Amino acid sequence: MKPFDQKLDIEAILSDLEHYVPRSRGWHWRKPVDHQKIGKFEYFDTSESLRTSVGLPASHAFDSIDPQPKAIITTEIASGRFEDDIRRMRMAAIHGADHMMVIRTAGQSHFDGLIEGTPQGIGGIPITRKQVRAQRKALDIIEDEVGRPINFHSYVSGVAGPEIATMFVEEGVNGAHQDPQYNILYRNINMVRSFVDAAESKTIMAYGNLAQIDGAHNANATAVEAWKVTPELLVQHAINTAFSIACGIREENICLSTVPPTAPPAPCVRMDLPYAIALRELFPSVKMRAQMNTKYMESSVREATVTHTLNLLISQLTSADIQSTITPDEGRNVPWHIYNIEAVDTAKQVFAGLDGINEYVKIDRQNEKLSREIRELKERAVLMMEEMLEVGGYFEAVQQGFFVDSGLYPQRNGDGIARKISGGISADTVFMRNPDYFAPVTAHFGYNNLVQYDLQDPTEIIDGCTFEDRSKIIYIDELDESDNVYLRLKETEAYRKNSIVKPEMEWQGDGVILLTMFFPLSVDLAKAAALQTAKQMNLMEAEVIHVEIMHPMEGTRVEVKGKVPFDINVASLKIEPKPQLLEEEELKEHIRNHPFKIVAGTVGEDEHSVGLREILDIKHGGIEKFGFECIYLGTSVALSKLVDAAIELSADAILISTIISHDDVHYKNMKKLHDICVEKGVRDRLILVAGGTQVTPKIARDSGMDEGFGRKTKGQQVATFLVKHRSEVKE
Ligand code: Z98
Repeated sequence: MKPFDQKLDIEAILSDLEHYVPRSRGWHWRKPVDHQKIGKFEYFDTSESLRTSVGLPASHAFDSIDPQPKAIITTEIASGRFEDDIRRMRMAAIHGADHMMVIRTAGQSHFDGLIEGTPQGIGGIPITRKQVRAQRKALDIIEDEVGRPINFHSYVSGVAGPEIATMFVEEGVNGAHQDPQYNILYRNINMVRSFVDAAESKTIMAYGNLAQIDGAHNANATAVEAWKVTPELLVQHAINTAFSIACGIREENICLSTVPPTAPPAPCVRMDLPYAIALRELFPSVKMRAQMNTKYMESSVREATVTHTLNLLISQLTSADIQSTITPDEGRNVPWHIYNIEAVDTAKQVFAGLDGINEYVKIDRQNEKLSREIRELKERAVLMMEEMLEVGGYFEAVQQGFFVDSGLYPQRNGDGIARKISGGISADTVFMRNPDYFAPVTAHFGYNNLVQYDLQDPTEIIDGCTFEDRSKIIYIDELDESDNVYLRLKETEAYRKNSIVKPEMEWQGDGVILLTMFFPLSVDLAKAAALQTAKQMNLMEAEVIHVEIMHPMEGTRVEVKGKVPFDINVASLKIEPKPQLLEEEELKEHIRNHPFKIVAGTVGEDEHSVGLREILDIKHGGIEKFGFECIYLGTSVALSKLVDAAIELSADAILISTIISHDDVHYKNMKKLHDICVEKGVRDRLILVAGGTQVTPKIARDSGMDEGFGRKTKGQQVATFLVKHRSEVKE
């Protein structure tokens, strides 16, 4: 097994790919665990926990638990360089993603065949056998690390659909989008060809047990007013589902791609919920893949996160089987590592927060308005299908522009996407088979002329096709000498070996950073000022990627991305040694068993009490929290008063705070405190500690204190010192 305390070795993954054999075929669902105890809590809606994971930031306050929701969590990772995406997949998996979707490079849907090698992609990844194999192999390692199967997914669309589907089954890809309507409407591929290809592709996907995601949601993203296409979405789902079942795909592998159609400032949950319910009621036997809204995403991460959260509420209330988190890529067009992880964490966080809520909060299905809306949506969808039959069927309806029309059906605005039955890419490329057609392959190419041969499976004749005998797969390494992974890896070698480093958002050594700033200027001036700031910071290729008006006159928030022009030598980096702190629980336990009393105050003529209160008060995370008894005598306390109080109360320690340092008064006060304790014969039994902005441990110790604490000290540090020191003195 791979050691997981190392970076993924991309070269090792790429080596001997020719002989890689995928571990398994088909889709993996999570294993739900009812009423699971995780840490101090009982969860109602979780699945098996991960072997290795990175929890939410707040998890450290909850024994580092990392509850995993029941739904599969999707992330879409396709930066153009698959070798960098492998690292991001590992990051996403350890945060809880188990469905890695890889969007294809621009234009791949118009390639009439497979492409090979590892060229760099634009807006996605060239999906080739080598790329798929390398990523699937990397996911095997990642699966071992997190202890959960990871589904690898891409798209079976375009004019090479059946070829892609075949390659996916051969290479152990676990899921794919497949919907002939997508090709027709959005890729202008001939409709007859699309359905014939889909029949082949789906048959192959059924053989490979791949999960299928459909394409209805694209109408939502394309329509002028997304909430108006909801009846049509139901129709699109129905068409693809019925066709898929006819092609042999099992219902448990059919995942409807559903999106809450609208977003704030629309009253979105009230509008999205009836649609979500109608869909689930119409299609109870298939799965729901909850895509997040991408249509109304702008460049604000905050806004996208809130919309995603509201989408997740709908998913929780209506139970999604697969939860998408793709907004960083599709919605906001910022395919950066951090946004994938943020979105995965958003889903994980919201599901953890809403765990079990369905037991307490129920949708009021009897509510008159809700019932009416659900019924109306279903009726509109059924009416649309009836009208499609009246006009002569699906193809004719597409010709007449029934789909992606911005009217709420039966209203029609005449702006739908219309395609001609004889038009589009690859028109007239479908031919009837000869009566003696025979293809000796499993699952491909539909009906074979088997009867005369008395065979169950035509591959018996050739001792198995590539599905049964992997040695028949022809593996092509690279075709393009000037565009391949090896050249790219050469350029980034020093970064990968960690001898030099650059900040990175997307690709190794890309040098990209993000800056957030505010200017008391109107939008255009603020943008110009932000770019000027980037220029004076020597950033290259600076670009404003987000602006938000705080007030039209008072100011604007601006986000700028740019590239740093330098490398950092890793060997030159110094790491400050971390203070060895006792854990919270250890401190509490100790103080419970050995009570600890402290007398404290600011001394001399020092009225600055904030720092000391930070160290003492429970509200500010001070030492009270661990059970120390703190007697705070106030500000400007005479030193002798502190010592007298400590004697009278039998305290263990005196804590003084001294900020003012002119005339070295802080040294003098520390020294004086020590002297008084010596005079009164209590120095040996009192621990003396001083804190303040100008105090250092050395100054304090040289001035007779047992310890000193400067800026940014936390209560836990002081508590650790007090406990350790008292134990040492006693020993
Ligand atoms: C998602 N990435 O769904 P090309 N087939 C279907 C699709 O929905 C899509 C493709 C193919 C988003 C939404 N959907 C985008 C049914 C894309 C893509 O030909 O590679 O572009 O196919 O999560």
